[in-house]
Amino acid sequence: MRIDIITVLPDLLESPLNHSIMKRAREKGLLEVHIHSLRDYAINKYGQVDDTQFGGGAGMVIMCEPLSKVIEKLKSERNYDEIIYLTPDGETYHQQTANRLSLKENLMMICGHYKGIDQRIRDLYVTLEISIGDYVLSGGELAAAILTDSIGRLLPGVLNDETSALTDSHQDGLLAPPVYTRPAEFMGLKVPDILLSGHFAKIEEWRHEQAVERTQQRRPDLMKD
Ligand code: 6GU
Repeated sequence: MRIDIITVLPDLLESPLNHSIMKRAREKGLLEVHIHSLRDYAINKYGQVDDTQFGGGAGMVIMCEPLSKVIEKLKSERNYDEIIYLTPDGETYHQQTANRLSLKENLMMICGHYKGIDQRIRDLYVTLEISIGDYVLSGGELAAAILTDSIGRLLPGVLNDETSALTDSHQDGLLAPPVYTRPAEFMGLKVPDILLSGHFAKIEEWRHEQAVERTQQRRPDLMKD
């Protein structure tokens, strides 16, 4: 998979996508991430990419021309399955969306800033608008990093143990059960006996019960369906 990310803050995206699982995915060639600095497409020599909004009001808006230039350039090089705009007024991001997007070949992500981007870019190019939750971030970069991470780890061959993505929280609509490692007793707290029993079927049953209990307690909204 290839992901192209358009941003005014390219440095903000480098680090989160260059560690651990994302780093390995990129090194293995399973995930290609290309970050494009919108300033390279500025309308003048001062690097201008934003302007005050028509109708007045506080905050700058990212202009049509720089965005259109970089989007057109990228579109001329390959077909994009989705052109995603990260915005707090988009549809809320869920694991199902990550699963669906992980099956695509080419994704483009546009990070907004300030008051956002000119509506006409959304009308002309954007095919999917995503918010990562009901709170406001300073820009779309961290959201783009979150999408890229959550999608990238689902690509075949990225995780060592192919089954481990299937046992994540949310993947089966349940939260994940508790996990333990050595020592078997810590500050008087013991690992549940069942996990030391070696009865694999019973352990799986216990894990499922724990997952259901946790989900009922913490996220009853997930239990509706
Ligand atoms: Cl995608 N962008 C911004 N700026 N804020 C957000 C968001 C995205 N999702 C939730 N809040």
